[in-house]
Amino acid sequence: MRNWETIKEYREIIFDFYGGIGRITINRERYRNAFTPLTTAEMSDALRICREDARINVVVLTGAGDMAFCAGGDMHCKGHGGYIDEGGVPRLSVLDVQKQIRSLPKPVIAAVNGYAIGGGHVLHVVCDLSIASENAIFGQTGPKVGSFDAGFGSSYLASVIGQKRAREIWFMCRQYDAKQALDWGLVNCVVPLDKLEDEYVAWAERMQELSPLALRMIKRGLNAELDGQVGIQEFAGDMTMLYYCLDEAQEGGKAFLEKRKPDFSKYPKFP
Ligand code: S0N
Repeated sequence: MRNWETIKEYREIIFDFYGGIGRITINRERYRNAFTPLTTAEMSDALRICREDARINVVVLTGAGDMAFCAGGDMHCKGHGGYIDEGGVPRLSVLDVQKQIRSLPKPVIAAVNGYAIGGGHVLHVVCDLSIASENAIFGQTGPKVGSFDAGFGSSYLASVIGQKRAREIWFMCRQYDAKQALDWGLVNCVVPLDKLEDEYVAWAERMQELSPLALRMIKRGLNAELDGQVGIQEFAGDMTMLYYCLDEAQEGGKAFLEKRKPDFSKYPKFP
């Protein structure tokens, strides 16, 4: 038994910490962990903390109980223009969560412990790695229930498993078991449900033995290829961060403040 320590209390998620891992658990077991605007707002807040908290090296996203990872947007909230929040405002705020997961400069593992359906399926797709339990079920339902995700939920899905399979998932709205998901490369591995926590903790521990900056740059590079200007901007941001760690970058600023010409001649120029 691991002693997970609560990071912050929320109403619809559990956010806890163990051994360098920040774990976000959608806690709406009664509704197969379908998300409301409050759930996604809380997830956004927890992901922001994951980015800021230097103790957290790897993030895990999962669902409460042993039936579902996430069954997508809560249809009780679906109204005109989006999912209606407690103030009556229609929102599609899971899109912000997707973007946060992709741009978080730390690995994010989806621990898929049951149904990953609709917007819940997209959530595991946008995570860097997906570890599934044997009872996991995958699928999109949009065209059946009156919605679609033509963003990461389809284009990035196609990058992961190929265009034909992505189109099949969306055009047929079938459900796929964990074995099929593994065969298609939709998940990284499948384990018995009672071994799921051991498995994602082991993967997180392994990644924590490796260079965090190297992992960060790999994630940026893999994203940049697909994310256009936004991907390049994030990659370039990290390059700027690294450049600022060099004396060469400091020299320019120092020279300005000292009202002299900068001398960049002493810095190495590798071939
Ligand atoms: C997951 C399923 C297959 C599980 O079936 P099972 O085990 O037979 O359980 P049920 O009896 O069906 O469910 C138990 C209780 O949970 C409720 N429930 C389940 N899913 C939802 C849900 N999504 N919303 C609200 N309630 C849900 C059931 O109603 C049941 O309650 P009771 O006991 O009162 O009857 C099965 O439950 C299932 O098929 N669920 C629906 C899955 C689905 O279609 N999800 C898609 C929802 N839509 C989206 O995700 C939209 C995408 C989206 O979010 C988005 C896309 C692009 C841009 C923005 C957005 C955005 O919304 O922000």
